[in-house]
Amino acid sequence: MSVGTEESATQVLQAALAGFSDGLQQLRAQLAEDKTLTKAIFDRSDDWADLLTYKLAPHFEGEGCLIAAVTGGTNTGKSTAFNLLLGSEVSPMMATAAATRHPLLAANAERAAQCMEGRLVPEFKAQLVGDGMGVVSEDVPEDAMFVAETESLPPDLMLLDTPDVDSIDQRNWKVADHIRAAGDVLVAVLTAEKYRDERVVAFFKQAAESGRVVIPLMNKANPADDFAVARHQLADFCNDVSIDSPCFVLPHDFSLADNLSRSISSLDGDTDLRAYLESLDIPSIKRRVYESSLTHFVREAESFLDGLDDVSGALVAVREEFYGRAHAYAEKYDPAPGTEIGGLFHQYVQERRGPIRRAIGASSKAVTKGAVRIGRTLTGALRRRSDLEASASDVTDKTLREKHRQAIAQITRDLITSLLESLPNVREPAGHLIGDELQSLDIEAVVPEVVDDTLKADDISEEFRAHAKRLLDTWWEDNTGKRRVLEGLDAVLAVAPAAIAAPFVLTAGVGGPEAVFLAGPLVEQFLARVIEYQFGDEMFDFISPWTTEQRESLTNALVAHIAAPALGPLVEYCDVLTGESVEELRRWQEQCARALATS
Ligand SMILES: Nc1nc2c(ncn2[C@@H]2O[C@H](COP(=O)(O)OP(=O)(O)OP(=O)(O)O)[C@@H](O)[C@H]2O)c(=O)[nH]1
Ligand SMILES: [Mg+2]
Repeated sequence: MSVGTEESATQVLQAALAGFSDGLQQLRAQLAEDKTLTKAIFDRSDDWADLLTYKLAPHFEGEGCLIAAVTGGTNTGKSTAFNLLLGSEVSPMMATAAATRHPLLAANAERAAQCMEGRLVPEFKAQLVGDGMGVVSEDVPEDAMFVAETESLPPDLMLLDTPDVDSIDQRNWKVADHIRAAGDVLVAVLTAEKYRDERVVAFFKQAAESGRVVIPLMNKANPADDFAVARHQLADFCNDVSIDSPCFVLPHDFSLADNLSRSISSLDGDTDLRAYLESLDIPSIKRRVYESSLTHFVREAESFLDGLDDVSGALVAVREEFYGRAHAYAEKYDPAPGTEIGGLFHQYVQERRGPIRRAIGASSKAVTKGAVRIGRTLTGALRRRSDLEASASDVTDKTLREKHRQAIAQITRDLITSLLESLPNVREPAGHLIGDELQSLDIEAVVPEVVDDTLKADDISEEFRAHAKRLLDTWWEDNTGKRRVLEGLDAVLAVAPAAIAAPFVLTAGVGGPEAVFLAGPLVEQFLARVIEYQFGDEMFDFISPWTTEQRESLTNALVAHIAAPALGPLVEYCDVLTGESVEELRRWQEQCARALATS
């Protein structure tokens, strides 16, 4: 791989990490108001989210510089070992347990300055060490870290003295986690009492698993038989933590604190700890820690997104159930068409008359009146066809509308009852989000709103007009004979006199007895019946989209006035969880995974 592509691969990864980090923060903010939901989604995310914020994103800042943290149980001699590594008392050493309360970082001037800017150990808020007593003070904020500038360290090594990792105080566990994350190398300061302590072992085991170098140092060791006991204990520790590292010993020595210039030698006596730290292959350790962090992050981020999908799926399921129910209840609505619908037939026939006959028709008020009556009669036929009304012909548009109002009102009430009955069955994290508004719903106010909203769409829509035209056009083309009857009859209606009606009707193929009606007041009804007869079964196709439209309009009203309010803020959170910001998180995560796979 060339330097150029390597650089750009790093940049892609950095952008993906930064993108994920920002997206995560944004999502947190969007869900912040709801504690239950936040917990359901972000529970157990602290660990890897911290990794992202503190280790992966700022990784490139600290490249080329190793952080060796001196860690271990309470009062094991961490501060003493730390000072020995520096050759002077930088950190207070105390006989009291849990004396060191805050991390203390020693670095050369340049690195110390970077730390003060929060760039190298961003887990903690850096401040200068001063007289050193802040390190052991209880009155300093938990996330404080002290920085001591020392020229005794090279630019590629920083040392970190730390509070114990086995504190009984749960607040300190987070600090311990941060220290483990911040360190590339962990010097495990052990004693005969602590080396098998469950919490201590677990701490270092996890550190080793995450690519960090763990170096055991047995303190207060008995030098008898060439540290035979310590050797044994160190072997146990290495086995427990699954590491294979050189081990170091510090003999029990009461004058230790007064003689900080002495070295910490390895068990085999070949090297001392400070020299060993300086000899480590920094780039390879950095890379291992980084890749391990990245692997952990990519895996955890994926399972985070899976968990988020589960929550989002549960919320969406509730939403769909409620919307679906509004739809199912709206399906029970069986509206009957008004006069206008029936009128469409006649209007269509009229529009297809020749220019002369059209002129006659347009000038005749009687024709217009006739069209309305034909429409009404045809409407009756439509109702019969769609089985909506037993005796439809005597139903007026006004009574029809009232019937519709009642039907919609009943459906609305039934839906409210059914949703109220379901509320107790909705489980968390959806449960607490819904129901408040439904329970306090003013039913008497809402029912007329649903009715009005639905009936507003009672007029014939452009879509339905277009559908009617398409259907009639097809029919018109396919049924030349039948359509002539209609054309002819319609022209007869326009001109009306019985005398000229008969030949038209007869040539158009309608039998003589029917022509008799044409002279009388039943002429429109007769024409309507003929249209109905000619148009035949297609009448049902004609009406069904209109029925669908009416039901859709009721569904929309039920969703807007009942289902959506019943769902309360759930709908909003569904939008967040299925929205662009989550999609983006997924894309960043995939990009990180790809970068990891190719690294
Ligand atoms: N005799 C003897 N005393 C030691 C040795 N190492 C540390 N001590 C003493 O043990 C006490 C605790 O040492 P620290 O270095 O402060 O221990 P620590 O692990 O930093 O303790 P905390 O910060 O409180 O967790 C001090 O009084 C040290 O002088 C040793 O090898 N021999
Ligand atoms: Mg200490």
